[in-house]
Amino acid sequence: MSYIDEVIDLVVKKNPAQPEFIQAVKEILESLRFVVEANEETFRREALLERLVEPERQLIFRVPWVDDNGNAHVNTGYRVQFNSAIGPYKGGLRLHPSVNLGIIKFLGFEQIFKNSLTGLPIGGGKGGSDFDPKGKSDREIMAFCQSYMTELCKYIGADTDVPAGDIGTGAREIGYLYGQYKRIKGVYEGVLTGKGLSYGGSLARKQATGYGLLYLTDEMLRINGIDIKGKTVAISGSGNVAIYAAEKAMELGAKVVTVSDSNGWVYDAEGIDLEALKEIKEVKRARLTEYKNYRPNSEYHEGRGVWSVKVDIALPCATQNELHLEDAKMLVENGCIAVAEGANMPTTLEATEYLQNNNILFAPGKAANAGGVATSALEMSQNSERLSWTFEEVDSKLKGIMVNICHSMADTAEKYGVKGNYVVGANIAGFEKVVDAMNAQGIV
Ligand code: NDP
Ligand code: 2IT
Repeated sequence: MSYIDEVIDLVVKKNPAQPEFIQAVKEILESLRFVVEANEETFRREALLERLVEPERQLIFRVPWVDDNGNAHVNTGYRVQFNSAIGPYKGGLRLHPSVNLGIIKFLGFEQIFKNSLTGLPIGGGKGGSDFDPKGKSDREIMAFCQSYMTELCKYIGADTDVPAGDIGTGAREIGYLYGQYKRIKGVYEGVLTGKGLSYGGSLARKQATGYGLLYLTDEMLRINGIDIKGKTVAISGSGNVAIYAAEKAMELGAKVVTVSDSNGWVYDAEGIDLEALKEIKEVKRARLTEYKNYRPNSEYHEGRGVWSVKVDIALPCATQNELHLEDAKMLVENGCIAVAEGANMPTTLEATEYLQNNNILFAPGKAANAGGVATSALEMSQNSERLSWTFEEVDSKLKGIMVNICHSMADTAEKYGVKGNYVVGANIAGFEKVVDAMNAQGIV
């Protein structure tokens, strides 16, 4: 049996209840065959892949908090410090009832390679809780965040582990988490990113993942001789990534016709009204059913469905495994030319394969959504030098990073004889730097 298959078997055996983690490991290891087979003996002797798939540290803790009626609740808190070969652990905190150890491990594993692709010195980590922020009062959110940080603060720091936002964790949550960290530790340091602008946050971090997704998509289309201007785009999700992906897509001259949330989706043939969307989601924290009040000609549908719309470009920006094989078939049938992942692992393995086999340009999340964490690393730099850069400065650095990532995934794919396979290109390009650092640092 090849070394890669042995390690995949081991991961399946050791983590039977973690399907998302197994999926992420399979996707990455399968595409590393070209490099691993060339170094099989050394890698096996040094247990390189076994070390790569085993987190350096996994923290699981109790998070008790009291609701507005005086009732106590207990959630489970997680932080997986996956790999620090190239820098301090870096990655977001997800607050969603579906969170479990397997989901945090899949996200942490992806993060290692994503962070490496940015070219910046950040290792891979991820955390969160099965707490559901939906429908909670501000005071309840604060109570949860303070309790979560009371435990987490023992294990993080500006030079060791720097969490940030993800699903359910936005500016409000980061503020409460930061306040509690500062209160307990007594230091004013860049221990979190995505902070408010008045206390060490970076301009353009809020926009970074969505904007970065479009910078990379635009470049990917360009190197394939296609202009994004005039193209029609389907976006799923209506959170931080989706909103700013829509904003940049429109700025680049594309028309965004869909957004969704976990209840349903909107189709607006004339193009999504961004100001309405921001007001519904960022100000009112309401559901997409409200969109019709702003745009009477739009359609609202319950359930899933954004991928059934005829579009040129599909940008899944909600959550993992939200684009299935049947969706991929509809996209292909409707003449879609490109799919770029704003979310982490939104496309199932079968759907990814189908899209690639049908010559759809496919940009994997670890490349396409790396703009968020890259800008988090820029926030860390600004905190270290105790300066703030202008929006234009951060945005132009972000753009440069995304264009580089695009070329790096494309060039690496070509170098290994699989031109246009950006999944393989991104995985190998991300892996190479991490392996180099792991080799240099010995068996640790
Ligand atoms: P938000 O919480 O701001 O928004 C998430 C959006 O996705 C909401 O519209 C939400 O709908 C929808 N959603 C979440 N879970 C589900 C689900 N199980 N089924 C259907 N819809 C769902 O999160 P972000 O925009 O920050 O994150 C979106 C994706 O992007 C995630 O995969 C995240 O890991 C990834 N990402 C985020 C980065 C960032 O900087 N924020 C960076 C890189 C990747 P509802 O409100 O109904 O739950
Ligand atoms: O998935 C991701 O890259 C994020 N949620 C952002 C992480 C970060 O540290 O900014």
